[in-house]
Amino acid sequence: MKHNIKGFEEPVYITRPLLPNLDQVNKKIKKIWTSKWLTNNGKQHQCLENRLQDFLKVTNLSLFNNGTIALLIACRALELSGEVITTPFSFPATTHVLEWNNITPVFCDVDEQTMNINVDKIEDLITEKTTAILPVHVFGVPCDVERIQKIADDYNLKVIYDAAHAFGVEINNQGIGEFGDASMMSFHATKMYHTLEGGSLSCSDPELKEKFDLMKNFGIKNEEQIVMPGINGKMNEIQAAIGLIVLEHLEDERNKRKLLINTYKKCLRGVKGVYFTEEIKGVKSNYQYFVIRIDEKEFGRSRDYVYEKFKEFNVFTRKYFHPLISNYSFYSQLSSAKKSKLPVANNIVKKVLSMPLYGELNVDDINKICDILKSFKR
Ligand code: T4K
Repeated sequence: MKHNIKGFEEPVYITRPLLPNLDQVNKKIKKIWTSKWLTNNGKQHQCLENRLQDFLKVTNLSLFNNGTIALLIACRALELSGEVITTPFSFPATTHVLEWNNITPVFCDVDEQTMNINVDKIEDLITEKTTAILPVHVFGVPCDVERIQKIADDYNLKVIYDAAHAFGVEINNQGIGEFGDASMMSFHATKMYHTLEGGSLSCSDPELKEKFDLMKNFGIKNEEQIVMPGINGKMNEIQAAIGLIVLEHLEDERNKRKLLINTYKKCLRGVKGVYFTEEIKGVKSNYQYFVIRIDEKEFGRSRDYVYEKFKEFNVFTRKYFHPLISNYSFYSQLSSAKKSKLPVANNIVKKVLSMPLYGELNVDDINKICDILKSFKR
């Protein structure tokens, strides 16, 4: 088997966007054209905000033009300053929003299993300058929200979740966006649920939602009153319309991905040196990512070897989240960024590989990807 697997004819990417039927999209766009209302809290926007509030089981939701601006605004609206404790194992945006708010990021090591912030390590990092914790539900796996809240309550800190990966995830039937003071989700094209680009903030406090809405619209309350120095973070009508249509197809996509993940697991269970996380009891998963970890000693090949070698078969995996944020040149001088302080994060970042996962793929494709992977083993 080792040498006769043929590569894919068409490239297989880490993801492909959920693209609804173009006629359905055109119909909606035609309506927007007729209305001549393209942005600034239009009908599509209002409708999507309400739909997502219900769908995500959150009390208040604000839409944004992307997840990064949403997170930036959340930090500002909650008046964070000084130091914020966060994870180095994430997409750059998580830490950049702190820097853009003149806040010093304080990196906390991650948990070996979940790859989320290690709650046991948070308290040691709290100083008199700490104002908040900014954890990430990495690959949609929930953080230990209860313990994080307990620490925040004990030290009077805010909690903002980067839930960019966690659209539709529930913990014991509660929407994941309901935890913390605010929660950001990303609706980027690479996400299972998307609005081309887009994002949201959810929160339980209605006054905070009002603040988010003002901040994303230049602080304009009405034609006479500009009540704060806001910015432009608005989602437009085309984005919102796409979001409404994609929402209709989401359950189907989720089911397809679930089947593909189960296929991956069936094929890879027992392969020495290849590890993946199992589903967690009480958690409704969104099946957005399938991530493996490669133990070089046991597999006989490194993660980087596998990543490169896959390309010869037209398979494009991703090394999310390499490089580690704490190792970027402009953050590495921070005392919390020292490699010796983040041993787990620095170790897993060499092992993790995100595998192709999207509804257009079928079970045979996944079996083939697994066979290719197994053929690399030494
Ligand atoms: N926090 C976290 C934890 C995040 O993961 C993200 C974003 C954010 C915050 C910020 O949220 P946003 O401001 O983006 O809403 C992608 C996305 O650009 C990024 O949104 C996402 N996380 C991250 C995990 O993935 P890249 O650099 O991997 O994207 P790119 O362009 O290399 O695309 C990956 C693959 O997807 C391509 O090889 C093919 C496919 N693709 C991509 C695009 C853009 C398509 O098929 N069609 C497309 O239009 O970052």
